[in-house]
Amino acid sequence: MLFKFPTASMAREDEVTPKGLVLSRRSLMAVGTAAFAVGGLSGWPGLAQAAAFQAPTTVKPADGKLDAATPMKSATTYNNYYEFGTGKSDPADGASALRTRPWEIVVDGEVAKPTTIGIDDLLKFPMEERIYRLRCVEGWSMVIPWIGFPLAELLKRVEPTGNAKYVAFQTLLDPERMYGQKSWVLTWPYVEGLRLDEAMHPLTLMAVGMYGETMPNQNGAPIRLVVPWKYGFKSIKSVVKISLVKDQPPTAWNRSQPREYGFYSNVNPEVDHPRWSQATERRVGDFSRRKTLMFNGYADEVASLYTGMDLKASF
Ligand SMILES: Nc1nc2c(c(=O)[nH]1)N[C@H]1C(S)=C(S)[C@@H](COP(=O)(O)O)O[C@H]1N2
Ligand SMILES: [Mo]
Repeated sequence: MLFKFPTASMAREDEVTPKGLVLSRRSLMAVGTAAFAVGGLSGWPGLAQAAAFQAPTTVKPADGKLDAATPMKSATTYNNYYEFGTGKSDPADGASALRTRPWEIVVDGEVAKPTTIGIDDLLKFPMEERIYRLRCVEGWSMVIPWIGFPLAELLKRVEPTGNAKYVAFQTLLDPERMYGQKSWVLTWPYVEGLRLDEAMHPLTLMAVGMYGETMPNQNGAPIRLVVPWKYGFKSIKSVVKISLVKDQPPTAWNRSQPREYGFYSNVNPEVDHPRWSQATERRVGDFSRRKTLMFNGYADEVASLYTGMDLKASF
């Protein structure tokens, strides 16, 4: 097993990524060596198919308090993925229908070098492990060890032009397999967006795995966005298209409930949802609630992106 994540013992809040994004070259070497010594790439079912796949870099923050990661069982059975139904256990039941090969992502729009890139080529990007909190707008959160690469690495390759101000993302449209797309609960395909500087931020990840394994379908296989300082719905799953655009793009939840979900959707305990408080959250597996942190605890890294903005108006 290349990188088996020891769930409760190793996954502590002091290893939740950022606080400077310290890349540990040493653990990259250690992980890489162990992988080749113990069993090559065989521990990574899907990832192993990419010949040039590189061992993940362990990213460790400098400080923080103890806090267990969410058990993988919870993170893969308590999901929001409306393409497979609105119940929390629906995605775990239904997402096995999702076909993740062949899979391509179109990257187009305001770029010098538009491209269509296959998932197996994306898997050749240098991978990192990032342990992030994910805070759902519904009031629950998880701590998840993702495997992926910064979105910026992909965007740099297509060379955004000066007209690129936002990035628009799109999920696969496949109503036969994604039977939830036959319902009117959202407008399909699911779409999301970021400002270009948010998309280029080093915390913004394209994730292809979690807990040391290939991404489970219900979590957004084969590749999904993870934006840790925003409410979970910004982290769009099973992405097939990334467009660099001039104007602020539509987003699925804003389109459906504009009064309740804004474009920014930064985690903000001071801005309540119209129907409930956002001051606290329940970490999945915990009994009691804890205070929600500004920007989901990533304020040191991202607050400067919003200098001068009224975060109540731009919610
Ligand atoms: N395509 C798509 N992406 C999606 C969703 C969805 O319904 N469809 N749900 C979002 C919401 S509301 C949350 S909280 C997270 C949940 O991610 P997880 O199931 O991996 O924890 O995915 C987000 N990405
Ligand atoms: Mo969510």
